[in-house]
Amino acid sequence: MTGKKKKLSEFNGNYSADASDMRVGVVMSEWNGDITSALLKGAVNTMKNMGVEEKNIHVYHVPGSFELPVGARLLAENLKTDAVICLGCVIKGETKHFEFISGAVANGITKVGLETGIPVIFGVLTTGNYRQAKERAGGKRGNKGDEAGATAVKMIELKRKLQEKSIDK
Ligand code: DLZ
Repeated sequence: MTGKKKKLSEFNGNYSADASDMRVGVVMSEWNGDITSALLKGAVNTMKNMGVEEKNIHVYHVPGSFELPVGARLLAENLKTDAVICLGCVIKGETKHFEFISGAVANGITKVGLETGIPVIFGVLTTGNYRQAKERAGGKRGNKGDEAGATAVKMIELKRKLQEKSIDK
């Protein structure tokens, strides 16, 4: 570790895998909707820049971040998408339940990914206050939605590469 911050979302124009047939589900929380809408914009733009077609991006809403894992599972099972992105924003200053909600969401999202075998991406901001969330949703600290979009495409590519090499084929 050099301590140098690297942005996962930085798209350098050299993405070479064919993403045109990748199908991606997005579950977004309505809680802190102005922030999650900005995350969605970043995720969709990044995926399109990497070659994912807009018609292959399926967006659904859940009431709050706590519902993201179940929403992700429903999408993964019913839409058979190649990956699911979860977008949410939990702000510490606004809820006494911060630790419960953030922990439950992180664990739930991990579990859905492991149980379904479909990459489920953690695009959830967990910040101390609203300003920090704004800064990370298209502000001076980038956009976590961009990061989530790029991660989804890269994980689908990885899964495809390994399926190609699978000894069970
Ligand atoms: C209840 C609640 C609170 C207090 N804060 C947030 C938050 O900061 N971000 C968020 O996405 N959702 C919050 N929620 C809603 C819960 O995620 C959930 O929707 C409700 O508890 C109903 O299960």
